[in-house]
Amino acid sequence: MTSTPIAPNAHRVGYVPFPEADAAAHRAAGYWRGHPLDKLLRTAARLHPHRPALLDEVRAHSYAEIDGAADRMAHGLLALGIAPGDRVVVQLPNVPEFLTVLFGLLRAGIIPVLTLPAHRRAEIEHLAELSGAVAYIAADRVGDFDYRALAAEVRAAVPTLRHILVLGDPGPFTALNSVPREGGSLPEVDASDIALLLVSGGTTGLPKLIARTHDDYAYNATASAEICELTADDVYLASLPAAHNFPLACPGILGTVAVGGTVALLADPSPESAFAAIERHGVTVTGVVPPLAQLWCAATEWEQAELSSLRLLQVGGARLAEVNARAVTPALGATLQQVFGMAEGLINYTRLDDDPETIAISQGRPLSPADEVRVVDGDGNDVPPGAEGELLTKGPYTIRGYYRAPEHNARAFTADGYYRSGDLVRVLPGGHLVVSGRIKDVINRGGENVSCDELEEHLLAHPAVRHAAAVGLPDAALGEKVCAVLVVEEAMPTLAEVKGFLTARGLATYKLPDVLRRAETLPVTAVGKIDKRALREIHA
Ligand code: OOB
Repeated sequence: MTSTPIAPNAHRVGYVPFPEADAAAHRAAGYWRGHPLDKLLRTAARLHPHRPALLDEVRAHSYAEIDGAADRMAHGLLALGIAPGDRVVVQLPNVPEFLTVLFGLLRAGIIPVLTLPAHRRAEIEHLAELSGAVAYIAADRVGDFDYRALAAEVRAAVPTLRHILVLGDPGPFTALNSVPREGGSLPEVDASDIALLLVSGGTTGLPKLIARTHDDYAYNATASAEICELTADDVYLASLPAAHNFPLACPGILGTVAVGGTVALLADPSPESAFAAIERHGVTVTGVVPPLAQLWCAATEWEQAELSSLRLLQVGGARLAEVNARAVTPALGATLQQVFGMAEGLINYTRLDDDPETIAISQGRPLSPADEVRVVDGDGNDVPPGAEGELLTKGPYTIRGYYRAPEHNARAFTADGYYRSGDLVRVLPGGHLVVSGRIKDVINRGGENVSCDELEEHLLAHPAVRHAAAVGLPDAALGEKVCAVLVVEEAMPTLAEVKGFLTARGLATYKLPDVLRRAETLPVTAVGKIDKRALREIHA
């Protein structure tokens, strides 16, 4: 193998930084503290080394223990030859190693690409390639899926990948637990630099990478912790995949670490296992997507569990129907907090002391006094107060551009730096937002965003398919289900056939169609684009 010259700033190629004047303002206002993200853990470990940082199914891990494990991971990764600024794809379930790997990478100045366990070849390959990743860290298997097989495929396709580190039985690869080691000094990390890369829900085509800095992400987590009134006595249960922005930093795992609280990790968010975890660990706060909230509420009818420790149930990721919002506190006893956030930045929360009506009908108001929110019509003009329009936003923790996506950025951001969220909202007099829909073409399937463009591309690759359109149809359990409308040459493939075809192409399970419909033609708009609204009406 030929060695490539070390390019210390290669990771910043294709990164869109905050303009210097805005960065200075965020520092002056105290939002950006100039501390590397891993300092959250370091500080907690100094202040209360013996407090439990992490609870898993087996035992408690103290702050000192996690802090030490993160140090050893950092030294081990550097010793392998992974350098500060390098990107590493991380695909781990909710296990303690998620935390030691994350903090180990942050400490070494290595940039994690935080993918979800449900991602498959199409996504992992794309993200590894786009980020130029040098390593991939995954579990051996989860359920009946073997990530080592995925690793082999990804390594064959992405030449930059030099290391495959596996948690558990490594097969032909390197065991993650053989990596940690003692070491001397760790690199200086610049807090204004990229800390980690989140994966977008995907609005068009394949998922995008979202570069979050140490400064902005630390602010996201600590300011969120403050709004949720988290203290060292709280036990936060990560029931959603830890690599997602919501359980990671809103306030989630990082916000809990920031206050020296305890994180409980859950691999399976079913009511049986979640309720048992809440009872066993005395969980005080957790976050779920709306379908799970609904399921948990219903399950209180048949599950005998002591849930009185739970003081706050956060629900976000997709619109929570008002009727379901009203059911939360009576069923679970906890205060409801609606959370409307995005990996790109802006997070809205209902406040703990908002009146119950506002909590039931709104998706919260911005986290930061410095968040700027505009609501605009199709021509980009501000709508009158209270009217519906697209949410545009910028602020101290909202990106100014996707990572390595200049063409898409020209459309997704305004010239003066606002992110076009694609979400349709209206603003209530008190500043709370009500989300009414999306202009961007994604299906929100139980909180997972399915990109229509991406799914359509894969559908079109099927030999029988001439035209394909993906639309979301209303679904009582999921919010939206994935409907693929196909115009076919001859025989219509069955749903099972189409799912098999897409799975073989490496598409994640949650993106597979739930229903298939045949059409003679697809309706189009005046300029010839497929008219999704009409399609939805036809097939609903
Ligand atoms: C969260 O982040 P992403 O990046 O997976 O998805 C963002 C999109 C938003 O643009 C919006 O379309 C939708 O998901 N969404 C909601 C919502 N929360 C997110 N739509 C309606 N009501 C809500 N409460 O999903 C996310 C990130 C941080 C915290 C919470 C959720």
